[in-house]
Amino acid sequence: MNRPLKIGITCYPSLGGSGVVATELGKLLAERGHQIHFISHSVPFRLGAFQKNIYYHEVEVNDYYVFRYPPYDLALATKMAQVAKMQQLDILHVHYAVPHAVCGFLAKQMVGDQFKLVTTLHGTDITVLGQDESLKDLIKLAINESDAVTAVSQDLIRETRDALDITKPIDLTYNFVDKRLYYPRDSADLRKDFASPNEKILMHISNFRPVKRVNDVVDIFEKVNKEVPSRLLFVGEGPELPKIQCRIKEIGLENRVHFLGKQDDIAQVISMADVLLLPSEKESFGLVALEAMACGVPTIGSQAGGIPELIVHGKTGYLAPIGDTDKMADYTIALLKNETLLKQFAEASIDRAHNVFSTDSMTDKYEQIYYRVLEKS
Ligand code: GMT
Repeated sequence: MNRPLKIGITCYPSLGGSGVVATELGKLLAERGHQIHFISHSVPFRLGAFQKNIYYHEVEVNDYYVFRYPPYDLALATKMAQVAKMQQLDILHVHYAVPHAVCGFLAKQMVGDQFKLVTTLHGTDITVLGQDESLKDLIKLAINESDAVTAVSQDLIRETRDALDITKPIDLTYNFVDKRLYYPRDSADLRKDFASPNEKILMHISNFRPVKRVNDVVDIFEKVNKEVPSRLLFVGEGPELPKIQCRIKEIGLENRVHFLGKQDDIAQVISMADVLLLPSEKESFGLVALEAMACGVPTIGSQAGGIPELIVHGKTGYLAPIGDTDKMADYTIALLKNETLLKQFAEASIDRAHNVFSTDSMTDKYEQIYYRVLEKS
């Protein structure tokens, strides 16, 4: 049996899928007896109740008057080095390249080869920031200097190689879902607040950034609603939200569309839906679609990025080219009008989410990577 490890984890604690994956992974590793040290500016929002083997180290930034911008990145790198030394970390696992992988690299310069640096790429750190000339070379350096690099889909591995001309091996570590939390919840009572028994519920959950193409969600719903009595539920917040709220009013759909804002208990919320809409422009994986699958909710979306690796077209959802909202609406109508098919898709979704993207298999994979890089020293 391999020895328990001391693992530092840095992620964005308050936003997005990368922080969710990092925090859930930390909790699972702690359950397996590893000692986990989160290093960040605030407590990761998914950390929840006190758990054995989990520690949190806060990064404090000096906002001295000469600074135009407080140097969070430098304070983080220093804190990583301090924690690595004090706690004798074996591994520092950073999620999202900017600035975390760069800070991890700097920490290693301070501490030496005492710990191994593992970087997980999540998507926009490559597909958006990796294209930015002000960051590109630094991201490339951090990737090349990491002891292991993982990415959350084959598509993201390909994009990383193409965009940054990376030749080193990149491990595939799909997002995962905990079936103890993500399963179809009883939602009959909650549904009553939004839809009558003959109406279907379509849902979109995101951070409402331009890459999510939230306008496409509205286009799809407009078409579907003409054929199938239905409601649209939006969950989350972000920059595109006010524009979408105005558009919904303009087209007179305000009585059929509901804005739920940010929600914590996503499994409970998703369980109300009949289908999830994910027409993204870029999506390295699509964690929300996996969470929906695990709750028995098929996804209709675009073929962007890693979505086709997650959703099996014609079995656990339907995919169409980015922007083809007519096709996405047709698929949605066909599925919502056929109860037998909808049930088959729901069952296939649960089965795929729980078996192919299970916490056990992905935690095993990350552990194997940690022991592999440690063996090399
Ligand atoms: O979707 C977002 O904009 C948030 C972003 C993040 O960095 O937290 O999500 C990215 O990482 C998730 C976890 O690995 C993936 O499931 C999302 O597909 C990915 N988002 C994009 O590629 C746009």
